[in-house]
Amino acid sequence: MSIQEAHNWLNSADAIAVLTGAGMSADSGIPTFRDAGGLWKQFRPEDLATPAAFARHPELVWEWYHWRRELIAHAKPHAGHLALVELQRRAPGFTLITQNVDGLHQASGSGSVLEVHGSIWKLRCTQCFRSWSDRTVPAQGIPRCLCGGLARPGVVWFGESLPPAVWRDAENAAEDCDVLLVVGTSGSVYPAAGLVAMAKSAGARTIEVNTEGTVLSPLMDCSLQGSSGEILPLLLR
Ligand code: BJW
Ligand code: ZN
Repeated sequence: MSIQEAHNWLNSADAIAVLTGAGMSADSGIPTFRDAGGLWKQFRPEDLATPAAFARHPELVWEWYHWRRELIAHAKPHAGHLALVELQRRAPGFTLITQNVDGLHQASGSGSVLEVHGSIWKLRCTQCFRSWSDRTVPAQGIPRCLCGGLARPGVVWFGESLPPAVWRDAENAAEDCDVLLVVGTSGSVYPAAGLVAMAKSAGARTIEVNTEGTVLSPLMDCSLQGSSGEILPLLLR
């Protein structure tokens, strides 16, 4: 399947959904999770990205998130992010679903992004459950809420539910789209990865942009191999 054909599908679609993962931000210098050099090669998810880990060692978990917030604060969107902004401008119906917590889609100008795994720029109180934005970096220690409770990062850890309203919108977009474009995700984390099968069985065409084949590749009508920063501008121009 050629890039030209995939381009034509996107051009003639009434409703497009896009699902992005860590490979979308890789070209901005943010490490992925599962690649060589990915975060889960260096750190154990169960030590850092579960509610139990935070309950045991909140200072260790925050140390990791402070480091990542600092890294992300210096990152800039790339040509692939801008190509998606342009696609949103052209398409009659468009939904951008991201598993990324870095906010780079919004920084590039994409509106109404569905952040199914939350945002690293949001904090939530573990006592009164108040949630707020805080972009202050660099920082140290454990941030606290006005009520005195410990704050936690506003992201979705393993074993936690996705934000219900955001997830409902993501499912609806997957079920209603003519084309689903999947960028830079290994497809190994559920329920997000399940959006692809959902879209496919509802009759959507599926396009994947990834530097490698993934477990989702068999569900794809078109797999484009290469980096998001290179392929997306070519696909959407
Ligand atoms: C490039 C590139 C370039 C590189 N250009 N491409 C069904 C089956 C089995 C398990 C489960 C299931 N349903 C639920 C589960 C459990 C669990 C799960 O999925 N586990 C699996 C790992 C086995 N899921 C959950 O726990 C979820 N919650 C849930 O199900 O709630 C219901 C529930 C409630 C109560 C009890 C039990 C259940 C929540 C999952 C939360 C995931 N959180 C994280 C951390 C977020 C916070 C943070 O960032 O700190 O989300 S984990 C991490 O993985 C992060 C990512 O969003 C997510 C997905 O990773 P992604 O984006 O795909 O990255 P990589 O690294 O895996 O892949 C990068 C890809 O890019 C690769 O393919 C590269 O080739 C490619 N690439 N450079 C283009 N330049
Ligand atoms: Zn509070």
